[in-house]
Amino acid sequence: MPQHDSRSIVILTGAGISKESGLDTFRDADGIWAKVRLENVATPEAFARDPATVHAFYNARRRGLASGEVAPNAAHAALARLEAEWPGELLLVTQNIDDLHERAGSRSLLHMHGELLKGRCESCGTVSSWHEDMSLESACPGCYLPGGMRVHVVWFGEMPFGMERIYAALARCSLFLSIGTSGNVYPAAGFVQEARGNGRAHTVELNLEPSEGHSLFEERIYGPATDVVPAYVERLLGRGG
Ligand code: BJW
Repeated sequence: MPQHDSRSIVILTGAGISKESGLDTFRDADGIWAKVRLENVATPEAFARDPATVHAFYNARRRGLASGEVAPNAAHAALARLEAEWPGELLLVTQNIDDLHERAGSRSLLHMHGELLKGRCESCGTVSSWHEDMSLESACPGCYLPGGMRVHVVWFGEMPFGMERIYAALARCSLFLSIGTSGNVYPAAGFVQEARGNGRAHTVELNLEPSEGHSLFEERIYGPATDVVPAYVERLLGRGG
């Protein structure tokens, strides 16, 4: 347990936090990349080559997210509670495109890899809320033109969202938590080094198993997110900030 005053917290979450809510991770044996090739669905080149396949991939995931079976779990709820009760600054950066953190009540939240429930028009740049299937025929609610809509997510080779805000928060944080991410994808995988680089951040990994960069974390706690995250939040809040 950190003994220092950790009032400014940055939390990074990945697909593992939503696994027990019924959403697949990417790189586990039963994960998304075991079923589809990322080169065919998660790059701008794939979308240019075969937009129908890319739309179908995200339409299926959007429908899954809307199904009654998917709901925030105890880990999402614990992070929302932490934000509500923590006396200092807290920024929750998620790589996830689901809306489970919002549904659990998190508000200080940044979706660095975008949001499944938003669409973006490549013609006029309008970003809009999007809950239906998307296709080449979909019209933009801003410019009304069809043919330019894409899901508002970050594919390989594209710049993640909010990087300036994230690096600024990492530079001043005193506690960095990484939850449910394999540490395979940059720039998120480099956040632990950024936080360490500020000279005072305590770094903690909470995951099912050691991630790629596990040795970079000072504290490591392994187990299902619904067990380890509520327990860690309880300890943080119990300490009285
Ligand atoms: C549980 C659990 C339970 C399971 N409880 N835990 C060499 C060096 C540096 C960079 C690069 C490089 N070569 C290429 C790059 C760039 C590239 C990259 O990183 N490639 C790597 C493959 C090497 N990155 C990019 O292109 C990014 N853009 C970029 O770099 O721009 C330039 C730039 C540079 C510097 C600063 C700023 C910008 C964009 C990356 C976009 C990633 N997009 C995706 C798809 C998004 C949309 C979608 O969802 O479809 O994002 S890929 C996919 O991976 C998705 C995820 O957000 C991301 C991370 O995955 P995550 O969340 O870690 O999931 P998993 O499955 O990998 O891990 C789950 C973990 O949970 C596991 O550890 C389990 O054990 C655990 N777990 N059950 C707790 N119950």
